[in-house]
Amino acid sequence: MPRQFRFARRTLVLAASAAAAIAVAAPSAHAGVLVASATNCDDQSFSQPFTPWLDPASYVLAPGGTFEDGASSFDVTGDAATVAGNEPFYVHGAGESTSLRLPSGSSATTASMCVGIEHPTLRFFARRDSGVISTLKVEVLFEDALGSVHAVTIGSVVSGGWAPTVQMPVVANLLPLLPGDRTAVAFRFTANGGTYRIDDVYVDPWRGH
Ligand SMILES: [Ca+2]
Repeated sequence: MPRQFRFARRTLVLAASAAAAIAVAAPSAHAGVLVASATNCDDQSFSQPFTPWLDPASYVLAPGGTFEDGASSFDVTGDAATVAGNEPFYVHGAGESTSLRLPSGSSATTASMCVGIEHPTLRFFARRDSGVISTLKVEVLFEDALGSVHAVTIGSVVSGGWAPTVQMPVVANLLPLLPGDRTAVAFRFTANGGTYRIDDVYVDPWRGH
């Protein structure tokens, strides 16, 4: 490619990046990081992955919630990383092959998701790899009207082999920070005292949708 065209193309890319940065840096008044980055409520794809467990609710997959493309959608700490081996029920797709391993002390936080304020629910698959006396703590992160982020524990996992967790209702007082009685939440998984694996992370944004 001629040098001047290469230069022009690079300039365009830089200009586009600058525009994107400005858009990200200019959220609405008082919106904190969760609201500013939430997935679009009107662009959600529903499925019923827990029907085999007599749960007909419609769920939305958390961003990157199958871990088939790594854990880049998650904010991970410690030695949390994807490993070979899917949850064995393949509710999202046959042939999937990856889950997230959480050694003791590590954590993984989903990207921000749009949900309704009336008791959204989290449900996923988990397995304990080690640590007889251990837990996988599950928290919801949400924002108040000033944009401050709060965390509330909504459940814990102690089971052994791969299994769907119970439905974990979000019991925090959620404010309608997005149009239409909607708000933004994220979920954080933290292993304590043992190693856990998680896969196929789903959220029912409107209980009983
Ligand atoms: Ca998977």
